[in-house]
Amino acid sequence: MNQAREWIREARAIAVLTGAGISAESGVPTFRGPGGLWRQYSPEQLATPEAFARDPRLVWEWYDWRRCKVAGARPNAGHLALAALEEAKPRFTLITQNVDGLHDRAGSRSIIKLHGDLWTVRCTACARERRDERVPLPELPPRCECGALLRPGVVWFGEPLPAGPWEEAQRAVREADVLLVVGTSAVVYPAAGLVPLAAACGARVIECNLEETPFSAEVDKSFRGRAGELLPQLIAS
Ligand code: BJW
Ligand code: ZN
Repeated sequence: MNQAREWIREARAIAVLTGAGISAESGVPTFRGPGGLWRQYSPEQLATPEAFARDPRLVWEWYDWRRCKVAGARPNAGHLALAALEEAKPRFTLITQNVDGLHDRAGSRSIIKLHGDLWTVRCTACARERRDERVPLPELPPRCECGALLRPGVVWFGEPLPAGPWEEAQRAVREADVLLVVGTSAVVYPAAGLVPLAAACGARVIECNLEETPFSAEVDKSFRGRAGELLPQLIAS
């Protein structure tokens, strides 16, 4: 722990990659592992354009349930520790796969959202996009003024990540002295590819996760534990 703390203290540029595990202590369910199934469905069965085309109401019921969970949740000590680290480091980039907005609510500012935003809706016909924070939504599936279906403003399997944020994330990782990887199973690509990219570009990679991931054996330090407990310890100077 001391060694990792020192790497963070000495780093000039820091990048952080977060996943659903950082929000687990706020009561937001993760995608995989215990509690990862909604009804009997896995995320691979629901977070796809094909699932939405087949049964938009079912997919929206899942999102509406998650939006309700997140609306009742608060950022935890892990989110807050990252917001505090940003205050201390002039070159800091938070790259998140999460769509829940808890990093924003914790006070983080330099956030790259790779998989979109739970609170954005987009028209499937006229592509109009807007924020909608109502929970629960009054009508499922919700519709645009033009009459077509609205979809969540997130990235589903088989869809490309938003080009600008993805470019920026890669740049931040290439330039980082330290990459902190927090609460992600690191099985979903291209986001997971940021971990080997950082290592190849010379960054120290520090992982915080309750369980092992495919990268645990390769990174410079891998800590087993809760993000809300590990991050405040790692970041304390
Ligand atoms: C704790 C904890 C605590 C718990 N403290 N830790 C290369 C190889 C293989 C496959 C592919 C590849 N490249 C692309 C693919 C296909 C696919 C993919 O990766 N599939 C794999 C599953 C095999 N990828 C895609 O399709 C991507 N698009 C793409 O590649 O497009 C190419 C293209 C180009 C041009 C034109 C067209 C296409 C898109 C991926 C989108 C992923 N979307 C989702 C849903 C987002 C919206 C929503 O939220 O509904 O993103 S799926 C879901 O998984 C979500 C997450 O962001 C993502 C990652 O999950 P995450 O965050 O890691 O969560 P979990 O649950 O998996 O893990 C939680 C972890 O926390 C665990 O490890 C716990 O131990 C830990 N934990 N409590 C610390 N307290
Ligand atoms: Zn429309």
